[in-house]
Amino acid sequence: MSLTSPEVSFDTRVPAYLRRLDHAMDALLPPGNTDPDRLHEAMRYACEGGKHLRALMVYAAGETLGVAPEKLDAAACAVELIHAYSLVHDDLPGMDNDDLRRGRPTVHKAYDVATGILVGDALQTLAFEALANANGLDAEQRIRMIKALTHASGSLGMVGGQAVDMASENLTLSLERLESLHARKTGALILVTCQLAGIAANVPDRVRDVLEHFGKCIGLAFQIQDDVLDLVADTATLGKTAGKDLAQNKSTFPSLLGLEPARQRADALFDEARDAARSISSDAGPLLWLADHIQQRNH
Ligand code: GRG
Repeated sequence: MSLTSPEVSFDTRVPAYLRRLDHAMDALLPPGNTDPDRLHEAMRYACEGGKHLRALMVYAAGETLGVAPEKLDAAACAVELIHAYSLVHDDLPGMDNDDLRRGRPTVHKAYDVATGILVGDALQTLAFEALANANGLDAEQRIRMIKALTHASGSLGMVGGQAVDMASENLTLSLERLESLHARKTGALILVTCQLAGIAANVPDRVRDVLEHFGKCIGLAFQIQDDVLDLVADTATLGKTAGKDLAQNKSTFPSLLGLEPARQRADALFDEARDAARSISSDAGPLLWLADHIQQRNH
């Protein structure tokens, strides 16, 4: 059946992807009553809520490439585990010191700071264990996935981007520097979702390159949109443009480009991502829906 036919629509697939993710995460995370109970309960707490966009990208890219969904479960869980760990650590007092995440107390508020540190550590290691044990993939594919995810999440990827971000407070960055910071801080984990699907499908180099272009466009568009949504939310609540980024004197895409040009840049990147998806396959339904879904998000 064609992936662009109505029977294979976004509305049927996304709930199915999310159910798969839910089952796979439940099987991976130790039960909350396993010793040490408090840590395991807090790990589960940290993974609840959220839009699961990174896992959806793994499933959507994999389905476009014809990969059976059971071969994608480990990769979908691994990116969500790394993402959840990054949020728990980002919220800690030594970093952003946030009280709320996903509409409820952050892990260190609901538990304590030491538990927050350990939860992040344990979620991170669990991500790599999931890939090492991934179903339906050969040893070379599992090792390639582990390498891709370590690179994306380490000091040359997400952690490095976070370090540059922290060092950039009170500095006005050039647009090029801001893009490079976000290509690491948020973009690398979004890009790796496409790389993991490509590894599961054993794609040739040309397809890998186009998939990577799709992932880079979505990653940057997502971050620009995040800055725009933050600014709009802050303006609505405070009645003026005095949100957290401004309070911390951080460069953002709207602060460098202006609000409307930042929106336009994000829209152009979503269009570029859709063009890349169409050049991967004439039947790229899941990637196209996903680009639309992310573009239309309001939180
Ligand atoms: C602390 C090692 C370490 C890294 C932190 C990604 C990151 C690096 C910090 C997150 C800070 C932040 C809010 C960045 C903005 C973009 C972003 C990642 C937003 C949250 O992602 P969503 O919207 O979150 O996908 P949900 O809750 O839906 O999962």
